[in-house]
Amino acid sequence: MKLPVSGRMATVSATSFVMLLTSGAIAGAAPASAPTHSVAAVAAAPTIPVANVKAHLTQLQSIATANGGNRAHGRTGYKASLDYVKAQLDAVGYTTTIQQFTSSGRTGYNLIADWPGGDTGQVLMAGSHLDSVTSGAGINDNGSGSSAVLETALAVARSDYQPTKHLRFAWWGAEELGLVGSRYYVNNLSSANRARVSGYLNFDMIGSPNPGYFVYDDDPTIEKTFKDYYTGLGIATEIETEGDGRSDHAPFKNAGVPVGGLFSGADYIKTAAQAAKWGGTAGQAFDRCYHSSCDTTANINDTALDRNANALAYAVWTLSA
Ligand code: DTR
Ligand code: ZN
Ligand code: ZN
Repeated sequence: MKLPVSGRMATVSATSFVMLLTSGAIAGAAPASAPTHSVAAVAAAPTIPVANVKAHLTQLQSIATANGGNRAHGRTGYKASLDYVKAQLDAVGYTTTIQQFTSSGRTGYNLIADWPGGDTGQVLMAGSHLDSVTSGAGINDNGSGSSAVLETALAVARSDYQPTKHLRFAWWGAEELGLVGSRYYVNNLSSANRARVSGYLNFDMIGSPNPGYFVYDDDPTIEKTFKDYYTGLGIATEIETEGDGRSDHAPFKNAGVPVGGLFSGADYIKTAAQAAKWGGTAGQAFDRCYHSSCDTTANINDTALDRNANALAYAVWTLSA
């Protein structure tokens, strides 16, 4: 178990290394006769430029506008969204795969992007659903997660990060129809390949306009990684309890894969106590445009998006080292 660096240190450029002295705390510690400490180098995650994440949101908004106002499963706006994300990743050296499935009589697609290298016996995954509901562009739900995962994947390429574990990123189709794409992916993994997934990190609504800072309370190591990042920023988090089983981490959890993730809130109401620690407006929904036509690029809190995108990168770097 590597001692985490503080959140702020994690924004040091990716080329710098944080040398951690551990007292044999790493699993499989050396025998007693060996030195009492070992050195583990944990590369620090680069800062994720929120402007880049917002640029992806602008692209997704344009795609929705040009395709009947949505990016929903089985519509042209979804496939155009997938093609946009895939093109970005192909351009920087990812091995991308489109997985096709059918749901409600329409063709759906997952996009899987593998970063070459790392131990394919230990695959760290990060993912988000790319589809919207039919009523709108789905910029917070879930362009926010999709764009932050994309920009983190691009940051891996920019820094040519070569972690111990193999990195795989995923954009799921038909989540809004019932976690269809992610379930299809997990169900079609062989048991051997499923066992190779060391963890799955899910990001579904991470830029809500009246944001909360919620951490999934599933795998304790993943949960602690996210909480340590926010502790480094001096921001208190809460456990995300409303979303159990409601997003794409559920099929992975049901298959025994350690999961975790971040969430900034949906149609639930922010309390006075939450507004006191996080700011924003008490008595108002975290995202009052949830599943509505007003879920556009105007429906994003840049600070929440920035913080969550950087927490995402911190967790990917920390958990893949
Ligand atoms: N993002 C929502 C699913 C979701 C995840 N966590 C929560 C908590 C409360 C309501 C909804 C959700 C969606 O894709 O619809
Ligand atoms: Zn939704
Ligand atoms: Zn969602």
